[in-house]
Amino acid sequence: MLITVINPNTSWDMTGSIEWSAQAVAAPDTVVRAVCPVMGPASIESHYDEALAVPGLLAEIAIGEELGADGYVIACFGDPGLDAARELAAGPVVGIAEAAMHAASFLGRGFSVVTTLARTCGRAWDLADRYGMRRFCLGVHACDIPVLELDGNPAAVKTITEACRTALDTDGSDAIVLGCAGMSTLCAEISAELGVPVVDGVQAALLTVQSLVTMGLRTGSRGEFAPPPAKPYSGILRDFGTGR
Ligand code: 5HY
Repeated sequence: MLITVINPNTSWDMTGSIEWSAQAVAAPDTVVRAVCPVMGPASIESHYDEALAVPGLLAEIAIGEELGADGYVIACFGDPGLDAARELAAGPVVGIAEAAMHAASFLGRGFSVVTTLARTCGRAWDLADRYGMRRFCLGVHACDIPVLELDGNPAAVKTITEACRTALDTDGSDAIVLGCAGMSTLCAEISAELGVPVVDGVQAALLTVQSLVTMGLRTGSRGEFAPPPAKPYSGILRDFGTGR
């Protein structure tokens, strides 16, 4: 099977670490194609960034459909464009926040989320609500490191680890969800240091999509997630017109 893993920001380095994490757990017959858009924000740290990342994300979904992708991961903790992607894709689409929270809910009474900037904590709470995970999500914490300062930053690992330690103590949680795709490669090290499960949303989402495809399952397209109604688009979004 072919799973397209989309980093919705335009940072190639981060896309590479996401690809590494996804490939580490993919089945031998699963091809992982990690991509990022050619247009959009270098990182997603605000509602504005998230809104303007979605067109590039959807363009990558359209390319994936042309390539016959069997499923998709949206590799950004805000799960941007998830519903729109589900209208376009023939196969299942899973966001890393959605997958990580569900995986963490199997690991104890509750989990804590540790994400990047404090301003993105509200989004994590909103997603916990949306996914029915509020009873398991015992806290959302920020390490206050910008997304693009995570890669290749030894000090970042220590800061994130201490934020996780504080979260566990404050929330009384059993597991950690790292709230950024850019933290994907840090999970094992932080888990070993703290002695608790640390969930990597990239791997959780990849394995969820792989399982759904293996079961022959896809998004139901009878109603809300049917393909979008055909209509013209104009201006710089002209090429996004559907039903052309
Ligand atoms: C992410 N931003 O996973 C989110 C993390 C965040 O560019 N990739 C990004 O801070 O919401």
